[in-house]
Amino acid sequence: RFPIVSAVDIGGVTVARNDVVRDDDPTNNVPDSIFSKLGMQLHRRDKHPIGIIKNAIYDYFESTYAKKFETFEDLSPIVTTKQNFDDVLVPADHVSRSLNDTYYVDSQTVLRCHTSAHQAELLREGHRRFLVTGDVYRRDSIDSTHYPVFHQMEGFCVFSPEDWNESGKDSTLYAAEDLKKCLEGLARHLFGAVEMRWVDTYFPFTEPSFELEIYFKEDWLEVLGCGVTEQRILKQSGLENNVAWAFGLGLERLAMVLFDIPDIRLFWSDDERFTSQFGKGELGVKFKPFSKYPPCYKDISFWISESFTENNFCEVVRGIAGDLVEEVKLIDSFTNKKGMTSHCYRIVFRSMERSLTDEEVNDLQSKVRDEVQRKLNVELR
Ligand code: FA5
Ligand code: MG
Repeated sequence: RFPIVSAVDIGGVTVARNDVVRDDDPTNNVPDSIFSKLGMQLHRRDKHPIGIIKNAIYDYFESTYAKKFETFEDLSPIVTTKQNFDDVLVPADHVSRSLNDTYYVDSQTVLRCHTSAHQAELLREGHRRFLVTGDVYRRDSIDSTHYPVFHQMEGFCVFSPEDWNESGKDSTLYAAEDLKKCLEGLARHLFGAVEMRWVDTYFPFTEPSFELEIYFKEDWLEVLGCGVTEQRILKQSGLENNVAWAFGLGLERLAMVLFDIPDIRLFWSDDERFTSQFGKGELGVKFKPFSKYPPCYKDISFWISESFTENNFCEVVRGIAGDLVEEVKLIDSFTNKKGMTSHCYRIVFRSMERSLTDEEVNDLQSKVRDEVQRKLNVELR
């Protein structure tokens, strides 16, 4: 049913590409724009901001801890639903499992949506302190800090009773304090003095759970999630007498702060005016934007149907405009007397490399209108 037109090699595993993503196939929602990013491994390029920040984080762990953290950076991003969800206790009805949020290759295989997908297998293999870096994939909204493919680094550290006994603290508190100290130290190592704050949150795999936010461009930017690992996860690997902490860093977000990169799309640019600004091991660089090209705003309004979701809409726009779309924002929503709901979205088109012509933008917008109507079962207004 899916004619194979090409394939990528990921860590020695060849993954075939389907040349059509069928709108009516409930078990494959990976579009070509996403498929083409598989195997790019930006985190393994020493002169790319993502590779530079990864190396700087490795340096921090090496210089701070006597006990080594093992590093993994070429685990395949194509994982089972068991790895991505079950192994880290994501409930069966959790939204992150839906086709609206996650890219499915088939009903039991996904593009990992976080590097936490590898925690359990590495523990089972006997690893106790490790860092896992890789590309992760999510259906998401569109703006300057969200992209459907990005990079995470997972950190994991298991402690034994002798570690917390002499502190006189309860094991969970001991791990939580060690975790925060580790990540605050990392932030200082990368950024020097920076405004940051901890926010309490929820993850199925940690308790307590926290997010770290950094003040960037007049707003708080979430850069990582972390917490003390649920005991059930440790038990699966025979570690019932231990405690552990874990974190997941958003490498693009950290690199945006470090290098002053204003838009997440830039990480995928091969424009020399971007790539030439970064060098191996160079942490002091501040990105100098090429002159900023003008944005072009287009609004689109439609009556939505029950199955409408913003992620689906964003994917249609991204599929047509690629990296020429900067932001998609809901600017108006109302329900009429008949119970029909209308949404108005403002799409911001802007190239980071050149000025767009009116003709080009009108053409993109008209394609968006056609495709939205055809694929999303909405009624244009
Ligand atoms: C997670 O992915 C958890 N697995 C992190 C974790 C690991 C928690 C271990 C506890 C223990 P979250 O969905 O918040 O959490 O994503 C982590 C980070 O990824 C975010 O803080 C953000 O920096 C980054 N991120 C999330 N979505 C995007 C996106 N669409 N584009 C770019 N970066 C993103
Ligand atoms: Mg989060």
